[in-house]
Amino acid sequence: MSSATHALIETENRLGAYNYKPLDVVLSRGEGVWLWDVDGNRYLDCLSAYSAVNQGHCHPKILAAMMEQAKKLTLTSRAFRNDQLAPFYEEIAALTGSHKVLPMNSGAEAVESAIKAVRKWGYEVKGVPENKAEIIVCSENFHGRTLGIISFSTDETARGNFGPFTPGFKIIPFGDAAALEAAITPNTVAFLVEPIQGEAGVIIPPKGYFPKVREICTRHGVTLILDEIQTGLGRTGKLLAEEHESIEADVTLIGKALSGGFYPVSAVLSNSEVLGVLQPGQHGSTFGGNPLACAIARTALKVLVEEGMIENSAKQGAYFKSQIEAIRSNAVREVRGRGLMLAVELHPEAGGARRYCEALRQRGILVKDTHVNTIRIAPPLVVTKDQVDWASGQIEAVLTSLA
Ligand code: IF1
Repeated sequence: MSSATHALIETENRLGAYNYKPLDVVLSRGEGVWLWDVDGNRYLDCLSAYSAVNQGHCHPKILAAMMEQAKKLTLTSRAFRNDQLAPFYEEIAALTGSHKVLPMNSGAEAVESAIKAVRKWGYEVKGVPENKAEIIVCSENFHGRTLGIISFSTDETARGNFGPFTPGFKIIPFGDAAALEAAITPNTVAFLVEPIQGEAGVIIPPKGYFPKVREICTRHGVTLILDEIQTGLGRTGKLLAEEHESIEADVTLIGKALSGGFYPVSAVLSNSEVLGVLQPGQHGSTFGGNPLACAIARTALKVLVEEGMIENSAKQGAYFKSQIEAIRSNAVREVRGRGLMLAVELHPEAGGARRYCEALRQRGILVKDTHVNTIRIAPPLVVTKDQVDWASGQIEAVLTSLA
């Protein structure tokens, strides 16, 4: 480690809240799938800022849109209108088939906004008695870090000593449609779920689960809210992960790659009934829907589609998965994933995923461990076959030498 790197890390550790324990690599530049640290070492990014840079680092067209808009107008607040909001609505509605859009900033804000809207919908449209609305969620969920959201987390690290918590949530196992049906009462307004559980370790539900969930929600008048903040926008090889299940959510949450990593931009997408309950003054955000965010998001969506990134995610994802599956290592318990949302789960005896991540870093690949034994692999969607071949070789070397 160079003295420059060491000094930056020391300052971070001394002055920053200790709510992260990152790998000791200090990055200063990114381009496409590549990242460079302050010492000039190059890495293949296999995390993509948790899927926020699906379009690749510093995508030139998104950068140009950002620079051009930043020179003209950045923020008006929603007290006035701006000329980027309407085209953003039009383009995202056309792309996703949704009827109403609520622009926010972070992913957690989109989740909170959906919870507020669907509760209101429950009282005003479904006829749920005052303050009785229930929302069903899954165990091992990850939807963000706000108080409302951690109120229904099952992760003690995320919740410990942050109470008291918000009531109104019921937790059921993920992938169990019968449990959903059993948990529904006349006061149930929504089922909030990730299409693939990311933080839990890239957990794909059993085939047929989501069609059954869709049918149950429709039959009971329960709003199906899909959190596609991580799975959406090409990550799994489709624009939205719901397409793999041939279903349509009533409310879809997107964020992260909606800006290609340039800016926090999120959105609640819905049919007109749910978001239709919000009236002036009842919800909002200073930065939500600002012209800079809208201009960036418009271009981030455009390049995702026009440059074939979604198809490339499906193609390279399937190839990458097959290459990793072909690795013979005692350390590997299971390889999971869809598109370029991949994970290698190691046996508990393998000594933890973190040391494999450290070893990959030495070989020029940045990956992140999750839940102790899982290595998450999620490069930007512009990754090429040659890069996948090279990465697979490095992963094989690490999985066979450390095991
Ligand atoms: C961190 C995980 C990924 C998300 C889903 C909402 C949000 C997220 C499905 C909130 C955010 C992030 C946040 C990041 C780690 C990360 C993560 F490991 F925790 F699960 F991506 F895999 N819904 N996920 O995945 O979005 O408010 O952060 O914009 O460091 O907490 P946000």
